[in-house]
This record gives sequence, structure tokens and C-alpha cells, in this order.
Amino acid sequence: MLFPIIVMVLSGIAGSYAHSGEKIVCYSLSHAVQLDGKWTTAEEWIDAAEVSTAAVCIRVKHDEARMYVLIDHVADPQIDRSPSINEGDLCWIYADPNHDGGEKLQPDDYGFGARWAAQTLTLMMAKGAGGNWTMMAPISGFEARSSSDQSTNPKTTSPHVSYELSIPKYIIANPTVGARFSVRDGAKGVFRQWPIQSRPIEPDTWADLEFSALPIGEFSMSQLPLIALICLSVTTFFLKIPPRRSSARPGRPMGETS
Ligand SMILES: [Ca+2]
Ligand SMILES: [Ca+2]
Ligand SMILES: [Ca+2]
Repeated sequence: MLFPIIVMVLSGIAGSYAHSGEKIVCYSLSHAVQLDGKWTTAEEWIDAAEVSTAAVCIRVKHDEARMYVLIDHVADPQIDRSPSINEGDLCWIYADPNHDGGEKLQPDDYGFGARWAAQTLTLMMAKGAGGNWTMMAPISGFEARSSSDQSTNPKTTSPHVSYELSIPKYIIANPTVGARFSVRDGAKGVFRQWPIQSRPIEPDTWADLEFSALPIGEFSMSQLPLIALICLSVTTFFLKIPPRRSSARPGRPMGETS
């Protein structure tokens, strides 16, 4: 009886995901982000949830005004610059703020990107229009940095390209939004993305990004009844187990044998 109850309760916590079925929770930050394109300290991103593939690690967190994203492109060992948008290293974060998915892009869908141009890292923004992406001027407050210095990265110090992005939350202001992350290694001309099977112009294939008002590791008040039910189920289970007979003889202190 206990097992079905716990499975039912945990299913209730997880909820039903839309779109690809992938999900990442964006927790409230405990450590401020220094936007320099990398793990500035070993603690900077430990308060963020992570999703990863063999080639890319992604972490997200937020404060009152901004969402922060760290993308470790661990499979890209060096920065490749190019004056062309079709070459060179870059990253994109796609967001579906209305979380209405669809087989085609819609006007509420945005792309936030950064690419290594000939001299500097260049910000990019795109907007859904006519089922495809249309480039637009980056909004005020959107920032990004990139680095290949991983000397303070607590996960791996081998050189690779990483990105940090800061996105104003007013443009993605919903408790749950659709999201997709991608990077390109210019040297190889390959894109890598999460969710792995997602497509850039099909929001139905993106993940759910759920904002939490709490830091990572803390429970929300809405989950307390479910947690209480789990505790009650466990207590009921153990109360039904008959007590073992004591092997101690009458009149002899417990634990004392001869
Ligand atoms: Ca940093
Ligand atoms: Ca949309
Ligand atoms: Ca590269």
C-alpha cells in the first residue's frame, strides 16, 4: 500500500510536462553572478540546477529582475571568431514566454544569443515572425560574456568555451516558459542543443523552464501537504509491523544477556 501512495504523491509533485517532456527548474539565487563568461569562483553556480549532455552543461537561476544562464561548452576547446554570423562560436537561448508551444514560431517567442565576431563577443536577439526567426536589436538590459579560462571551474579545468547570459525577466514573465539552449563550435561547424532532439523553429520540441521563488534544496509551501502525506504513509506502514519479541529474560535489564 505504501509504494503506490508514494508513487502517486511523487507523480503529483512532478506534474505533467508540456512539449518535449524535458524540464529544468530555475531557482532563486543565493550567490550573485559576476558576469564574466565563466565560473568566477567555485561557489558561483553551485546554487543552480543543471542539465547536461556529454558536450554541454547548462545552469540557470534568477533574482527579482533577471534570469542568469551559464553554458559550459565542454566539447569546444577553443574560441573561434568570425565576422560572419554563419561561422564562429556562438550560443542561443530560445524562450517561449507564453508557453503555448506550437509547430511554428510565434511573435511571443524570442532568441537571446552571443557570438564571437572578429573582435568581440556580439549580442544577438531574434523574434518569431511568420514561422521563422527575424533578427532584432537586443533589448536594454540583456548582457552576455564568454571565456575559455576555466581555471576556477570546479567541475573541469580543461580549457573550453563557456558563456554567461543575463536576461531581464520582464520579457519572460511567466511561472513556466518554454526554453531551448544551443551552442555552435565554429571550428567543426556543429550545433549542440538541449533538449537533444529539439528543433530551433519548433517550440513544441523545447523544454519547460519553471521559475522557483525558493533557493535550490528548499521546499515550497504548496508541497508541504504532499510531504506530510508521505510522512504519514511511512509512519502508518511502520506502525503496522508487529513488534519483535524480546529475547531478554523477565527481570533482567534490556540488552543484558548471560
Ligand atoms: Ca561568472
Ligand atoms: Ca509562444
Ligand atoms: Ca570553438
